[in-house]
Amino acid sequence: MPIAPVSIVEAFLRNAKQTPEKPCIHFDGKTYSYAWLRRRAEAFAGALSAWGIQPGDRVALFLENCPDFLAAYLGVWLAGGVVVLVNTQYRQVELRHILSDAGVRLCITDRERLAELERVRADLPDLEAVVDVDTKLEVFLASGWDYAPNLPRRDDLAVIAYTSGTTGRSKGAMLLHRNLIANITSLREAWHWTADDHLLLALPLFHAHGLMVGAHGTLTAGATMTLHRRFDAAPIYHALCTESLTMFFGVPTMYIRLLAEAAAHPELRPHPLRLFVSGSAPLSPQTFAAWQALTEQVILERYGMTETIMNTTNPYDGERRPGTVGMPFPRQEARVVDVRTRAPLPDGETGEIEVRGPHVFAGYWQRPDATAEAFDADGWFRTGDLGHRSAGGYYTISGRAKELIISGGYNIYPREVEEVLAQCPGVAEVAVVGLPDAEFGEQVAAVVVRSDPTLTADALIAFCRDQLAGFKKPRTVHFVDTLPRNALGKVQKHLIGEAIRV
Ligand code: MCA
Ligand code: AMP
Repeated sequence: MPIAPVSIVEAFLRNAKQTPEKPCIHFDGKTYSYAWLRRRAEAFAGALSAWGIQPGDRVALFLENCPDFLAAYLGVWLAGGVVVLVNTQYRQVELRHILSDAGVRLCITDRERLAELERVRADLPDLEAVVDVDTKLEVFLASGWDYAPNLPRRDDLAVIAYTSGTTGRSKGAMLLHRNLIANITSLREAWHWTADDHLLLALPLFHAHGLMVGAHGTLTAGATMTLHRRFDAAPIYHALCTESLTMFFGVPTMYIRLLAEAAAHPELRPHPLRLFVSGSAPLSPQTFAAWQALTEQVILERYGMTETIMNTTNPYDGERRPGTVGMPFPRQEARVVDVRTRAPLPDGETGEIEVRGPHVFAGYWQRPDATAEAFDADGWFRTGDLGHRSAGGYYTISGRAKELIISGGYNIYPREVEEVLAQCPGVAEVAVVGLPDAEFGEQVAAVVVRSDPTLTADALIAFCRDQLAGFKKPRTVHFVDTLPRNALGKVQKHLIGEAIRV
């Protein structure tokens, strides 16, 4: 029996050796083989090493979906570096925080993002170089040495992925090579993912869903993906109806948009794919049923987190129950505990979901306090999600112990938006809450007490948009005279939410 690979990149290289000419990525009408991706990743590794990347140095990827994203990702690892993932929508506040917190030395980006990066460059003394793949990449790669094989070890840090800004600033989740390979091995087993699969991937590669499920699965299975720069419902629906694919993964908003596309094009029907997966946010039973009516396929819903990648999944072979997120992946554990006593609860009772296993991250980057708070002495990780387990073993997520808005699969921490809005001239006080939204699941709403009565909603939204990612900007602004507070002076968000919902 061959020894199991200890990292994603090692598994990928084995596939590149065995099936070099096999298509790995289809993108923008071109096909990139396993051999191409291997050569390109090695070119990145050689160039990064020649530039001076040392083991453990952080390299940020701030770029859109493209084959070079994956080549750079693998190349950083082959050079001994650590990848820092950056959402392409991030603006100055997020960039300043993430790139300085992680001590990023080199950032690989694209032309569209360069101006935003330049805005914060002066505040980032650690950032020594920026490589723009649209203009400088070939020169950078040509400067490299021949790559000398240097595979990561299982306990090496692989990725820092920023998440959970309960204090207004997100924390870097440290994922080790062994976390990544353990999770994808369990997932491929659970979803029967083989080299024959062909995934349609339109999720962003800078988040766990697209990268650590879609791309890792493809690269380690020796399978094929058709990668899209971004999700655009019309071409994606067309592809599902005309191309020979076996799997599609999306967030619920994508399924909702695809259903609208189907209604507009009754002459087109999706091919019967082997597997449709939804995750990152709750899939409504209505969307689940509508997709089944359209395709005669039952969506498999699963539940994950940046810190733990994938936690639970509905069964591939058994019943896929709407409104539930299934059971733990093989070799991973989950349980429900009382939020106050932390004692495990019997089936049917609601508490906080905890998870444990080889997929769980190593802690928060330079935040031992936050790491200690997140784990108990037995290694159980507190997800911050509320839910219960049914007698049949299915988990249902029913709420959140953490203050979090999920809009279209993107997480928004109200505190971060509040901190920015509080700086807007004319704002005396502000609270940010999530309201239900048919397309995005939830939407951001700001409730504002003005010090300047001429302040408009548009001005406030524009102020936010200038500093934070667009998906964090309030969709609605409600001006009020006072914010409801309890006896301790804490803003009572549930009352605000109820008041502005009507
Ligand atoms: C974009 N906009 C949004 C969102 N996305 N607003 C609210 N919620 C959103 N999700 C805003 C943009 O800022 C922009 O505003 C305007 O909408 C149009 O932008 P565009 O890029 O055209 O957006 P879109 O194409 O309509 O994007 C919708 C989307 C996208 C395709 C659903 O949000 C998406 O790819 N979501 C997937 C996120 C994901 O992969 N999550 C997984 C996280 P402006 O006009 O001001 O610029 S990993 C995770 O959660 C765990 C591990 C798990 O379980 O998976
Ligand atoms: P992130 O911090 O971006 O990794 O987001 C993880 C959070 O997304 C989880 O803690 C859940 O609150 C939520 N989430 C992920 N998958 C699902 C799902 N299938 N149903 C409901 N919530 C989900």
